[in-house]
Amino acid sequence: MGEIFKNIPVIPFEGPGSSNDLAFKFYDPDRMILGRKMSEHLPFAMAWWHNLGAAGTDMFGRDTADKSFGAKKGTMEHAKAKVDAGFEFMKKLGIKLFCFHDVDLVPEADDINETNRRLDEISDYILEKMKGTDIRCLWGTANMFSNPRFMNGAGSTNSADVYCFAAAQIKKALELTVKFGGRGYVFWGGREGYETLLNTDVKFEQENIARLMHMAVEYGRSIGFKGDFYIEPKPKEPMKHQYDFDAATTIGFIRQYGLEKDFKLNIEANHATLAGHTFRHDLRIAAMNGMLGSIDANQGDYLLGWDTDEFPFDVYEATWCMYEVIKGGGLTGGFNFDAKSRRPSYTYEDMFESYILGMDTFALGLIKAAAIIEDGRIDSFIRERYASYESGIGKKIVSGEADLEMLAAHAAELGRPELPGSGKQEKLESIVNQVFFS
Ligand code: XUL
Ligand code: CO
Repeated sequence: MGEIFKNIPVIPFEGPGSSNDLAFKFYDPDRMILGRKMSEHLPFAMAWWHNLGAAGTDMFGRDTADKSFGAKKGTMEHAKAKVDAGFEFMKKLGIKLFCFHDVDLVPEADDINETNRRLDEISDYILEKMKGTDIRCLWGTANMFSNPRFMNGAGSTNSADVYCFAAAQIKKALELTVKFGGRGYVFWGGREGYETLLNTDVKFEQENIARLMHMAVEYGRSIGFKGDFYIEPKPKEPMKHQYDFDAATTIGFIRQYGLEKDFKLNIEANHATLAGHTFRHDLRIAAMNGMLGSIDANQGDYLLGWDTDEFPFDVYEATWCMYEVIKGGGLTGGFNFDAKSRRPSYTYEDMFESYILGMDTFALGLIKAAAIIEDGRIDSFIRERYASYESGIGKKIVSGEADLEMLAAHAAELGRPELPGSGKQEKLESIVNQVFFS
């Protein structure tokens, strides 16, 4: 197969002054930030499904983009053409990782035995492509939400037979992930939730999901999978209520069912905002629980109530993400662009320009987060704000020496406390703008 993206060169870094659309303005892989290369801070990944699959179909209209890559869709030739396109795309952008669902790789057959045979064939082809490159797999997953059999869920289905198909797909997707040397394995609970309690036993469904996850861990470890398992929270869509609502809920589930040794979270920006949180909030909750594993880098639209999966553009949001990642000690996973170009952005150039936008936005986020950390005023304000716990009665509270009577006696002695000190939000926001624009 010859070159697919013929008019698109390897994307160079040209700096902020460049007017070349097909060049990075901020993502400079070898630039050192806080003692590490930008490329080490930002292990970017390509999402097989959006980049090589999604061609613009929505509820109101068909494809606008041609992603046949010269082959007939729905054939193994097309599956291979997608591999060729994907590797050329990643090489041209300097992306070293990819993420996939089983059925992103091949057209799904009616019989799972045939689907698995196709997966064996395509994974040999992908492995061959990987040789001689430094492109690796970030994570794999099984699509347990598109096929009609999963209409009532996968791990949460009412049908034991369907549950076995979920197990079979997880088994195969784990084998593929190991074959590709993947760092992680994702569970996104697409239809793990419910529409109405009139027909649903929530406790039973959640226990069954946990059983499936335990089986996945046991099998994964038995075939040499050493990476992390991730759950990707999302509050709704496609289901009305999804069990992995947000980071906090999902951490509760992981601990409730004894999965914390093997599981971390894959936090997606647009899912956090659908849950009514900021992206940063869910990252913080994951990080402070030692469960910040990987990130699906995208952004939503605050005016729309669904998962728009846009390429990251908002530099403030990317900055807070990178601030949380740096403070949280980095990721075991990477930054997967679970994002799609807008429907009218249907050309090959748009595919590249979308990734250039996303990568430059995160590079800017990294630069600005490092600048905020190096400036130090925000961090020292936060430290100072809790200084009353460093001595006296505060120290006793933190060390565990205090009891309720001691604290009540302290309050009685004071009669009335000083006000706790200004939160200084506006001053701090001004500092952020100053760091951003000076
Ligand atoms: C759906 C979503 C998925 C997961 C993987 O909203 O984010 O693509 O990332 O199944
Ligand atoms: Co995602």
